[in-house]
Amino acid sequence: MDKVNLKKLEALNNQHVIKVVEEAIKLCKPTKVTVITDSEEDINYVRELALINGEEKKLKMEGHTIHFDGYYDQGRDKAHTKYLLSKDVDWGINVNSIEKDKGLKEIYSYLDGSMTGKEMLVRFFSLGPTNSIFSLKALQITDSAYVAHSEDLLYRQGYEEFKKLNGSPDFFFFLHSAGRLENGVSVDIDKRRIYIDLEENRVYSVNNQYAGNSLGLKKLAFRLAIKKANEEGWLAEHMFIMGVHGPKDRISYFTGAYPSACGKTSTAMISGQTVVGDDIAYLKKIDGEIRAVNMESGIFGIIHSVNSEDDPVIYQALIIPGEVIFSNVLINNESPYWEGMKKDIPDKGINFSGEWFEGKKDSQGKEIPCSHNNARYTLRLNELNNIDSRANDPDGVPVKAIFYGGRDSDTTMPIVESLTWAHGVFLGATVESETTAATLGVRGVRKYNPMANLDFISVPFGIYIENHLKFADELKAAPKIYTTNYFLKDRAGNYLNSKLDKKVWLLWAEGRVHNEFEAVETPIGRIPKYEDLKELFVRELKKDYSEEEYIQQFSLRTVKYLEKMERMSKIFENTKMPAAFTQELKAQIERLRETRTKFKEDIISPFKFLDK
Ligand code: SPV
Ligand code: MN
Repeated sequence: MDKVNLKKLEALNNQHVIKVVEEAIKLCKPTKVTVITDSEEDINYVRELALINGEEKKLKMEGHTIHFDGYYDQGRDKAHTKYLLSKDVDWGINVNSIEKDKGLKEIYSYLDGSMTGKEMLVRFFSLGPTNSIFSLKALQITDSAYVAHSEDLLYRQGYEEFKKLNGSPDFFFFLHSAGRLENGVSVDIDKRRIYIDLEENRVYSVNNQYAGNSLGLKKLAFRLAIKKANEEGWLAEHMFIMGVHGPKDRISYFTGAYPSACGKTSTAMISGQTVVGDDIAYLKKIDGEIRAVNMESGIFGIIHSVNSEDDPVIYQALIIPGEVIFSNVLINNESPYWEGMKKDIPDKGINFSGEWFEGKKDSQGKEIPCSHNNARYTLRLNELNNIDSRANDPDGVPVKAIFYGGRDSDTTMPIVESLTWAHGVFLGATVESETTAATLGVRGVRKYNPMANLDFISVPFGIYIENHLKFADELKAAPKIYTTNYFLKDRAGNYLNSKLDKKVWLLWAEGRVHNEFEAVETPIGRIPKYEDLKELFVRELKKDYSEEEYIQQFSLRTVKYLEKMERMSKIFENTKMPAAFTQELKAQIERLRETRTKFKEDIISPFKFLDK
């Protein structure tokens, strides 16, 4: 490291930082080391480097670039993301782990010399707003300027924040190498590894570029944060945060957890509302209320189906000058194209498969689409015209309601309010969802995904749930909890709702928070009354909502629910769960059975619960 860079490092007055950087240099053997501060000059250096080393290319529109991940590096690699554990653990959920010494030896061998001929970048970030009790500090070392550039768009600068550590080792550390590159993409995919050391608060990642695998600050820091949150009694969740705009300029803040590619960003972007964050929230109890911050400051969003009608705010930000990284879309004439953009797509260009032409097939004879289903855009939230004015508030925003949702074609209703906080925790913990393109592997398989967080939970599941149950203690008023399902289908396989309907569910919940609507009590929770929805559909979507639609969407599918409860009972059979949770499960099953017996029907119309 030259003198200038060493000086930047030394100015932090933190021996622990120096130590990890020195160790990383010794291991990865970079040809050059550059320390990046919060200065515009340093940040621009990273931006330029991504272009110079070919990881990004300029597009026609000012500020836009394209990055490609390898053909087999298009989603999170769950199989090779593992916890380094020094002893066996029983977390009650499937944990992908490897014995620590063995794992370290393996990943060190892949990282050894991985940066020879390359430049190591050392960057500092703040997870959460700066000058805030929520914030955590993160140190990222990477040889990928794309990774460092993406993090610049997605997270807040932290070099100055690190100075406030006063020499403490209380920071997360991420070491990443994209490994050997050909045409700008990682090629040694068989040696792709992401190993998480919960004891040391550090993560090693090698031979990959897809952001979910490579960016330490995204899902890797999230795993470390979940453990920290559980130890300290707060929550780190896979949640959006948004300002829901009710009548008379009223803003109620909601958070919501959805599995990847199941409507989390699109909920946060519903027209007329404002966005605080779209992926990861930290929640703390402050003065008797729950407050939340976005630990990020940008969006790494799915671009599939983003178009001027369905996602006008994002679409607008993608077609005007501004700092945007497109990944894994089609490039033709230096312009980006993607599936579902509702524009004519050229019949050839460059995409994640290299030279692409319409009808191109993969090795299995399957047609390659113009853009990958998990193709993304990366931009700062402040590029969006719906950013909430409190998005960077160091005290967070007060949370009035929490949403949980999954991709469920046949069981759960579009929106349900929990009976109590504990019932809400139960509803969140029993979310099931069909798999999507955001992770590698087969799509469309129903999987249990509690709190949309199964991939990231880094503590025993029972403890994770206990932390949720206790979170409502000592609150002046607990937020209401809702489950939503945007993906319900009829027998023929047609969706029962349009994409825009979620706005009605959201505003109904906002009204409920302020006691403006009555609800119908059913065995699985409270649901909207037909008249209220009818009015909201006209007011918000200028749509006539028929009784028939209401009945189709809000009928209680008792057999399906009971089947779901059976699956849940099996899942929790051998898991040590808090008694309150087990009680909720038991009570839920009983209520469903009683109802079925009483009504002698498998599918019960919501109107029948009115005259109970
Ligand atoms: C998700 O898949 O949930 C994402 C993108 O937000 S990433 O985790 O980075 O792959
Ligand atoms: Mn996510």
